[in-house]
Amino acid sequence: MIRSCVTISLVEQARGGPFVFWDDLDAACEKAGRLGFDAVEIFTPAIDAFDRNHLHGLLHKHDLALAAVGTGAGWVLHKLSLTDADPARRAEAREFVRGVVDLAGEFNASAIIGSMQGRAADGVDRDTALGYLAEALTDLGEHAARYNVPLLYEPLNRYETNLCNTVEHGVALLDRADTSNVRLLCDLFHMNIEEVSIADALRCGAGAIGHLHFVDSNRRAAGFGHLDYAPIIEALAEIGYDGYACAEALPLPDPDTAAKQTIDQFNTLFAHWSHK
Ligand code: LER
Ligand code: MN
Repeated sequence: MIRSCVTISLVEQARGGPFVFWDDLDAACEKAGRLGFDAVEIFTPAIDAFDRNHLHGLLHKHDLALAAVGTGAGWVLHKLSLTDADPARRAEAREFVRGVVDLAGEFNASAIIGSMQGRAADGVDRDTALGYLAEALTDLGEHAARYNVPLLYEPLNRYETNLCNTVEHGVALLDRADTSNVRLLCDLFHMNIEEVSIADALRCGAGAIGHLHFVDSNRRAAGFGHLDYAPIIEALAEIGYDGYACAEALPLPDPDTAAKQTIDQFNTLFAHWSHK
């Protein structure tokens, strides 16, 4: 069963980024619930940026799940990376992510490693960086296992990392990690830049994909760009994908329109899979 999800950013410094709802957790959850989304994904500046009991209450009130929590603020706000040349900074990055794993885990949700993967730079070559990353995924993936949720790892396009740009790279990295509790987050925006065929890449990730960023070619809501969704949906059905399709999209022309467009597209494209 595929479920719908929409992003909420609480990170002031990420303004201009690809998040549908901004700033106000209460208003965003109310809107997500009213539109019929199954879940929300939160981009938070810190693990104590909101009251956890309040979020439990909001989710319950609006019949929503928490799908995932992003860790990218570790990079955006503190320039932390799991592949930093400095071992002390790598350790700090790992503890930042561990805190988010604990926060998300309390809601049966996954933490996402995207920007926190960093890049090969400053005397760290790609293979060494991938080794650091595999070690971190092993540690943090095993940590997430105590909450019975996978850790999510996201390949990014070449302008954001030189480590893993494709699903194939991601699968190889997961093989290198000594845990079975990490899944790939496939972001259609990054895939549109990097993959030869998005559908074939999804097939290549069969069994390893745990989350989907459901967005269009220009990072706007699905249907506001030029992606051809039919072969993508077909591939997802073929591999039995049963996670979330989460709108990590620019709030254009405004958050409410982007959210409505996403849920309408979701309901059309995934009609036979949706339960709401
Ligand atoms: C995060 O999900 C993502 O897609 C990255 O592009 C953020 O920098
Ligand atoms: Mn993404």
